[in-house]
Amino acid sequence: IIGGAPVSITGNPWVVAVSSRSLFGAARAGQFCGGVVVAPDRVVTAAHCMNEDALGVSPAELADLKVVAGRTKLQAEGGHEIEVSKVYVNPTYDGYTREGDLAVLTLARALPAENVIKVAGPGDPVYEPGTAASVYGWGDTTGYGTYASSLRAAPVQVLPDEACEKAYPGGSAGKYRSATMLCAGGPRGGRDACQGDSGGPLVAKGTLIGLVSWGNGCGKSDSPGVYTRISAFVQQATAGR
Ligand code: 4AZ
Repeated sequence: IIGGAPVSITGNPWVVAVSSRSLFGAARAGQFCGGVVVAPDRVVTAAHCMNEDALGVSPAELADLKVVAGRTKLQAEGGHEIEVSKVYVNPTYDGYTREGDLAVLTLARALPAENVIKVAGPGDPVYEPGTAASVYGWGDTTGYGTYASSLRAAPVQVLPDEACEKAYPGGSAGKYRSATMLCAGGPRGGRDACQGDSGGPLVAKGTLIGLVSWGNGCGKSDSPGVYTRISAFVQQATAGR
């Protein structure tokens, strides 16, 4: 998270760390992506956080995954470390364009209902450009590989689709598609998600509106953050199959 500040998990209990038992040892609790609780036993994250090839997630990879909930500081005790019993990668996810960047993890054990966030649906009001939102994660705080040990959030705003269409017309930096992606950032950059925040939540008015997906670098003024537009995938996100 670029341009953010520390926050407690207590006020934001739907944010989770998507972690690997083998990565990073005990440090960071193995955290490599973010996620968000959309039902007591369902977490959504980015497809690109999971194995992207057509074989999907192997049994060994599944056994290696865990979700850490209820913990502000990754190295601390407390909260819940929960096994993942199933991984569903959105079948329309395109690893090249990153369109449809969503996966659903089924938890081996349900979390309390208080951890569940409301998810924006296709029938909900449109989140107009200028809507205040927050992005959460334990990822890079500098753009140079300095990871946060404690949860952070940055205030961003929903940006006009044109801002991302202009920044990402196609080619090496990627192509923005407004039907399935959402554009957000600071008014002049400076506030953004970064590496390690992928799959984590973009929240406006207490509602999940996006998942951290991609961008050109982090916090650059002409390169807003691109998010999976959750309202385009809400049925998959909450059913997970
Ligand atoms: C990444 O590497 C990444 N600024 C995630 C989000 C953004 C950039 C990079 C958005 O996972």
